Amino acid sequence: MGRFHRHDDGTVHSHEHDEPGHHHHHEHEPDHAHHHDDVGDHSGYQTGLERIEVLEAIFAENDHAALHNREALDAAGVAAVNLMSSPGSGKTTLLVRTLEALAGKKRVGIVEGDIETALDADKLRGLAAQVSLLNTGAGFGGECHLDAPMVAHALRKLRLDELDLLLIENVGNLVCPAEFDVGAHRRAMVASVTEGEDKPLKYPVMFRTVDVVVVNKIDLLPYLDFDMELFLANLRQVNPGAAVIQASAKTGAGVQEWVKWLVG
Ligand SMILES: Nc1nc2c(ncn2[C@@H]2O[C@H](COP(=O)(O)OP(=O)(O)OP(=O)(O)O)[C@@H](O)[C@H]2O)c(=O)[nH]1
Ligand SMILES: [Mg+2]
Repeated sequence: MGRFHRHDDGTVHSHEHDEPGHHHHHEHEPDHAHHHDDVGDHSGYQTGLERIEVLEAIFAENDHAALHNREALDAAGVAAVNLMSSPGSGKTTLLVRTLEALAGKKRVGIVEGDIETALDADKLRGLAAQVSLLNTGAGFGGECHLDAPMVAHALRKLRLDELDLLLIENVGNLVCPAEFDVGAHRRAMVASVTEGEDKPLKYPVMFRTVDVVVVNKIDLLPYLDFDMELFLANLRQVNPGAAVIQASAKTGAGVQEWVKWLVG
């Protein structure tokens, strides 16, 4: 979204027209009002107002579709979770573990979001779940996130009335997916200990909007300098209310706690 950013109230604004007092919404982005107008080529941003209008229309359309998705899920009695993370944090591995743990207990559906390939979807097949693959590179502009119209498309390929739980693996990206309500009831993220303690501060939008953070790959802690207390303090700074589950999708540690959160 460049320097245009969406507020919690749904409005979109450009940083050229910042009002004082709104800086807490985007402290992760550079403050162009105060320095380095001479840095970089900003000539592409002359049409600010038009861009705002276009983005507001995109978000309005998305929110409308998200509402529609949620209504369809509610009508079928399906609880949906939007699972996000940077690439390789362990979403798919955690989902494999989750399907194993819930086999015979809950009827689970998966929407597998990727830019390209069926690699992740294939890993989730044969585990008694309905899997709907969504490649954003096939008709959705290769987007780096899922949005609600895409998920609506994927939902049409699932028998919702035969599901209890829908897990949506978003495209691996720590920024874009957080901006789009896909119509899920809860938002979850995986943060791997290999990514460093500073990520909640550097990518606050996603960390701020999730209900639970699965801190994954704790089996690697003996080999890393990762400071768990510092990570948790950084997370608390941007999102004091998030549940935290320390896990290893490899060894299975914490997976029961995650499954309990999901079922709850
Ligand atoms: N050591 C260790 N490796 C893990 C763990 N979880 C996942 N991995 C490995 O990390 C790599 C990436 O895992 P994925 O599950 O594919 O990650 P992802 O978030 O689905 O990746 P994208 O879909 O590309 O965004 C794989 O090689 C996994 O085997 C873990 O808890 N510990
Ligand atoms: Mg994956």
